[in-house]
Amino acid sequence: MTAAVSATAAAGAGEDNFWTGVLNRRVPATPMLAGLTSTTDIVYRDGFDGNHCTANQTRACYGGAGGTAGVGTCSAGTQYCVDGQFGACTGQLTPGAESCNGRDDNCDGNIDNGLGTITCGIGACQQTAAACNGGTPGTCTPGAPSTEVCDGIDNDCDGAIDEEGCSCVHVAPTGSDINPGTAASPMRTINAAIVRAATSGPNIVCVAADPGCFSGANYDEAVVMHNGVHVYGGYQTLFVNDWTRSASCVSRIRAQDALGVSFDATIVDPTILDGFTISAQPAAATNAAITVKGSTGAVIDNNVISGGGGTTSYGINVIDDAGKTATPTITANVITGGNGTALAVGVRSLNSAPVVRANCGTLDAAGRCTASCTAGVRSIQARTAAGTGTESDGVRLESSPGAVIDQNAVCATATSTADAAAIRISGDASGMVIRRNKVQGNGGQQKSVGIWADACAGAAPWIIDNSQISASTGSAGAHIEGIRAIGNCHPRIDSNVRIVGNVSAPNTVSATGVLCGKDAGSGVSSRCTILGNAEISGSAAGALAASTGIRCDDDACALIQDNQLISGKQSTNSTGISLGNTDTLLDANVVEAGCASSIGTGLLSDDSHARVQNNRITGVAGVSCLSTPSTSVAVEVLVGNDSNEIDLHSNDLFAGGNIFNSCTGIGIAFDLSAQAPPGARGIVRNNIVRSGDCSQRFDIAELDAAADPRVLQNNDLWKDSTPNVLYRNEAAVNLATIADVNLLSDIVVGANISADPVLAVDGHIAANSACRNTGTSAGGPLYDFDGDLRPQEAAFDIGADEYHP
Ligand SMILES: [Ca+2]
Ligand SMILES: [Ca+2]
Ligand SMILES: [Ca+2]
Ligand SMILES: [Ca+2]
Repeated sequence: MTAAVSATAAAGAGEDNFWTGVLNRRVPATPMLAGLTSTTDIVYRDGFDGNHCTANQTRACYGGAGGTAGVGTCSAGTQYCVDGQFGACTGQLTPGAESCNGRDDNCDGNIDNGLGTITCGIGACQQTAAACNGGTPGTCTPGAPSTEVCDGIDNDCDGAIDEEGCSCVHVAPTGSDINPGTAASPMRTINAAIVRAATSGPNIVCVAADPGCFSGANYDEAVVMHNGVHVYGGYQTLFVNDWTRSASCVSRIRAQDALGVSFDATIVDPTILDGFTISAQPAAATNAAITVKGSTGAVIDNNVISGGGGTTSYGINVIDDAGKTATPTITANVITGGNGTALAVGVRSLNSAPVVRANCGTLDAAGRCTASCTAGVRSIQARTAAGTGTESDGVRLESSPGAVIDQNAVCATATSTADAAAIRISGDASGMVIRRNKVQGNGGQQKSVGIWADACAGAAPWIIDNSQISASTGSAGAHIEGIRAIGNCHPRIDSNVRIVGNVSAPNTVSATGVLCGKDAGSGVSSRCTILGNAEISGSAAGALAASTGIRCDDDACALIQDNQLISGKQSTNSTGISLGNTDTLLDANVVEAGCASSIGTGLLSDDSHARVQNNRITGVAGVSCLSTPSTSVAVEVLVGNDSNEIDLHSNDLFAGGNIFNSCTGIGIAFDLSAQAPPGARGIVRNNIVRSGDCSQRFDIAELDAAADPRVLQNNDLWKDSTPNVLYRNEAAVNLATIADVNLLSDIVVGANISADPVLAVDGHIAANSACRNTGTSAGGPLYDFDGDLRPQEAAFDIGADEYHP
């Protein structure tokens, strides 16, 4: 026995009750297991020698760095004794990336630290605020604009400095490059004006449209920007010395080479390109309307930017110059990626760190983009012509640590023959932030994804406070996800308003809100964290075969916590959360299957060793759902042929179902995974279980004689209506009384009750609830659904809520 376990025992605790001391997730309290300062004290893993144990013996396990157990959210897990051997570690939480949740996720002793700032507004209106305030995303209010004056400042906050009535080198289609560049005697080409501005000043080039601003003026040039020379388009020249700017006046740059407008590495001071319509050279094999190569000063604002055709087309291509990182600012543009046959991308970044902000038509009061990608409205889109190429990405970030994508409408848009993503991430993504966007992945005939992250060097890109992350497709056979993270990439999916797999289309095969999966090549899984999101849904519409709110493949998903609604929502088989062989800590979420026309499952565990605590989980969601399921299950546990055990503790597990429909409702169902297990598997304690509204009702059912829970203690198997079976044993015998349940001889049973929990509409138990003080302390969580300490009184309560006297 280790020092750690001894410490627990010395505290007078019974079996595996260190959960009460170690699951220190809401306050930086003194850890109960003060002895856990080194991993060598307590690390046990599968296959560790000396794993022999006796029945009901448990021990702590922890795989995080030494000194982190018991700090912040980090806590040891439990190894249960299964068939004489300690099993997999269940319920441990090791250091993760810091998220905005009022907790210390990286277990360095500081809550919500290192989360940086947010910026809003441009020019003189720009403001900066903390990115996280008291566990919720920070807000930022821009300053008020004033009249533009010639002072080197963007006073009216339109992105251009001294663009009205200040001195500049003038360019017009009626001009000549031998002219002085005055208003009355303008030059003809942008490049010649840039050279003159750089040589003799002033440092601004003003570029006219056609005189009356009817059809616009064309500038067929390979424009090369110069350090510190701002270039502004959109001036009208109907009257001599007019030179006022208007949004309806079009100065059009038509690229003459593959780069388009070029910012190179010599551009290190702010250098603004503002107010143009810019198109790539259509025929170049690889083309861009604008190329930023190694520049740290490029500012691309208020333009209409279009990629070309060829093989690979970019609206804006941001790349390094021999390792020199480009850091452009890209704001308030309408960007489309063109129609490259292999790839079309709105904004592409390679080995660079662009700040892409406010390319959006409408922001809400919190500063989130709420506008969709509409033609001519500020946004970032990939492909513009349907069926013209293989892949489309709105924003494509390749090895671009530190990239910021903030307040944008980002879409994939027109149909690709293979894949489409609004935002696609690969390579190093450390420090990357995807914030306050409306993200719509659409149009892939194989995969359509809102945010798609492949291996990203083990980074945890922060996906926070987005108004919507969704996918859709009109292509039959497509598989779509709101967020897809595969392999060595571990995003923090934090405080987003809405994440939905299939937002609109009817032809999709399957849809998933968030998929965290394993990369088959490396064998590495995404240890994503999914925290505090308002809604995560599989499919909001359509007649799909399957929809799932969150899917965690083997070894994926470290933590799913405090999400306000996770739902499969609508399909033939709808599932709230689906877990493979993994150890996810699932805490304080509201989970439901949603609507299902065949099988609705709140939580599906296929050979997981997850710790599931303080959740409210429902099958098909009640009478408001018009679907007619055949089966509605809150939790389905598929037991595998190994030592894995799910640990269901202190949850409200309601079968749901439809009172108008002939169906089978089950609170907790035990069945077999691929092969029968060698023995009973699974711990079920302190749960309120309801058999739902179907015509056949079971609180708990063994659907196969070989699928038994190992421990069943202190649960309330609520019988609030008839017919109701409290426990179906060995897939054959229905037990109708709690006395019979507590006499089950092949599993560890005890102290189960069957009584009305007296739940309020908000899920809290009343003072006279039979669940008050009737739970077990064994394995009990430290906090309840609301964050109240457990126990509040002499003993633990049953269910997700601890009664607050
Ligand atoms: Ca911290
Ligand atoms: Ca935190
Ligand atoms: Ca201005
Ligand atoms: Ca000014």
